[in-house]
Amino acid sequence: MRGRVSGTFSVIHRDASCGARLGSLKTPHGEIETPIFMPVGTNATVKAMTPEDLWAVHAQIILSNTYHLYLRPGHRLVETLGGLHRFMNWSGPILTDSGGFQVFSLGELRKISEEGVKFQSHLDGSYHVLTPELSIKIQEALGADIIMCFDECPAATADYDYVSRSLEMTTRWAKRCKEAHSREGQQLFGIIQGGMHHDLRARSLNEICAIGFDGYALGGLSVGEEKEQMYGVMESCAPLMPQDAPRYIMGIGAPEDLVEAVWHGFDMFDCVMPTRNARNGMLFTSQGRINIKAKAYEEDGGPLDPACGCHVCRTYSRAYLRHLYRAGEILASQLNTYHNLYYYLDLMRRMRGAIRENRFTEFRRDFYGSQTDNHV
Ligand code: PRF
Ligand code: ZN
Repeated sequence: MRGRVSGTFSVIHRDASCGARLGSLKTPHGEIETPIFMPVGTNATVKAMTPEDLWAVHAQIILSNTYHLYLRPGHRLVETLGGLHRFMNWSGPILTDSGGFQVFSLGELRKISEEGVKFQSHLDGSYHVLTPELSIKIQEALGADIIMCFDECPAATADYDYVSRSLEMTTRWAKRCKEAHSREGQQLFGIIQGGMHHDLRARSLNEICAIGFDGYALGGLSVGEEKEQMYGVMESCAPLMPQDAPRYIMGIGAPEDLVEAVWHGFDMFDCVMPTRNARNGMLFTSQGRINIKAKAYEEDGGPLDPACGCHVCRTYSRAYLRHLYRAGEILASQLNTYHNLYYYLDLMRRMRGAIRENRFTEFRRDFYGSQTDNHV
């Protein structure tokens, strides 16, 4: 067991009008400016994006997954080939999720006990047991800059009693994760659970923070609850979390969720929304979402988003993007993903600018005013 990697995160500025903060997070593969969004690269690739594309859209850190890489191609192979950075040719920072959430999404194929989770591979049906210790071992072999504790994310339908017992097990697992972790320079983040119950959230938060991690995440959000419930959990947890450590919300969200979370004082986010929606033709613009499939764009020679500075918006017409999508062309996924990630990362950049100038509350108000979504 090693101590906290001290001095890696610092808050540079707090917005005077709300909880939002500007920060800097140092990792062995570079420094990250927060608040930041992490594109999701589950299988050691951000779908439809080369690393050069990721640099071009100003990605600062990407997320990958323990569960998927353990099953295929195997963490030992990745380690032998020089670690995840080398394997996928991404020399920037990487965060890996612990596999907890992915295993729990398997439904019928898994069984939870104090020891860990027994599950069947979604690839070939083979049996495996993922424990806190194995999750840490896999994440050490992959070699990400930041790794996550192995946690249980209860279903949105779980009752109070279940969530209460579950968060206690997540605390015991977090202790085991910290105990098992020994890779120098690699940061380990704790995960807070507790569902939508504010008292359980506070309990989980106190227990996880007492163990002591390099950063703290809220898990168990965006699992099917109402947005107001999710925002309520953000609001109740943020003031209780350490001021001097990064705060991450796992698996969110839509642009308005990121604005809300930053306003409350959260620093890091990941979500498949920009990449997955891009492949389905749903694109984010300065005026809200549009569906590029729509007949309305058939003869539209204008740019996807006139306010966007990305290569796609400066080069191609809506009519062309619609055509590529309808024809099932690979390039549709590539161009749509490129634009959506540029949009998300540019939104984060604009949020950082607003915090720096103490105008985040204004930014938030203007952001809501700008989202018409009348093109969907
Ligand atoms: N735990 C982990 N990863 C996650 C989640 C969680 O609760 C979520 C919930 N939205 C997304 N990814 N380990
Ligand atoms: Zn664009």
